[in-house]
Amino acid sequence: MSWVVKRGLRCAPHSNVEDLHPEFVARLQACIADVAVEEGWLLAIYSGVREYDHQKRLFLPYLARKREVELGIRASAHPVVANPDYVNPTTGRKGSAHQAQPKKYKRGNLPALEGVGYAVDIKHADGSHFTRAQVAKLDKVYLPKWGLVRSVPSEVWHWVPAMNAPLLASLGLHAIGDDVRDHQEYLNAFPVDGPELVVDGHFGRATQQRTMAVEAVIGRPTDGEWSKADEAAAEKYRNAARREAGAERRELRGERKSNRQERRTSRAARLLSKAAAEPESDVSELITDLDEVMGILSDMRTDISELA
Ligand SMILES: [Ca+2]
Repeated sequence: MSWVVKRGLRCAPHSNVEDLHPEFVARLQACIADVAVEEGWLLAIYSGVREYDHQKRLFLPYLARKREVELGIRASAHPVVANPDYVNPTTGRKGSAHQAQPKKYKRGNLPALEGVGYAVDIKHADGSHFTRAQVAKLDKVYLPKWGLVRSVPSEVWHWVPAMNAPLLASLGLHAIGDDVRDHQEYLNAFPVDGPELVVDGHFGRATQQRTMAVEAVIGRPTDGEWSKADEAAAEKYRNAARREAGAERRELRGERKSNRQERRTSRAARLLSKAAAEPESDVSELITDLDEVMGILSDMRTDISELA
């Protein structure tokens, strides 16, 4: 079998990996690379997203096999093939995970996307399937590590994304979904030049432009794709900005306080010199003035002892 590389995945020329969910692709890329480095296995995908007709062509022989089992002329109907027309009433999933799914379908924490598939058939690039020992290793180490799972126990080749694993894919052009919406809100809250984005969950050119503007501000390569590293750098930048604003606010408060103290000290000085200059004037007024001076002095004493 000669393989080609599409979306960073080694695959059969006819297999459709273009319509796999981008997060699934990111997990496959990471897992396949890890397995190559750690185990020296070269893996290849020999089936990706299937057209309805393709799934139907696989399904009909499966029905025939089942019938043969019923008639006692066959031991097993294996391998199992999903009915392309069946719609799961709970999840909305249509037919096989190999089929492009409707927008309603959402797998775990993967952003819902219309028209993408969630399964690949995978084996060694030399054409052999995984051995029992290799499957055990994949199940124990590599699949859980990269958010993948074999959803059909008897099928060593059938991999799908795990339900709620950490997301690996960057947010980039043409991505859609709630993550894009969150990203757009995040970008809008960032003080950069340019118009505010419409928060519509579609990663278009405008979102790409503003992503690049923010990347420039936070000192990241301006590739217009929002990665985990970009997110970390942005948070660091925002925390530093917040700290700076906090320091400025504290400085301002300190300034206001010392201005007020200055005003009160000069008032106390004025009242004292008035009392000294006109000791024979209205006694009750003098006493009120001196009480105020005492008050100011007592406040100053409190402030100074707080500093000590
Ligand atoms: Ca980036």
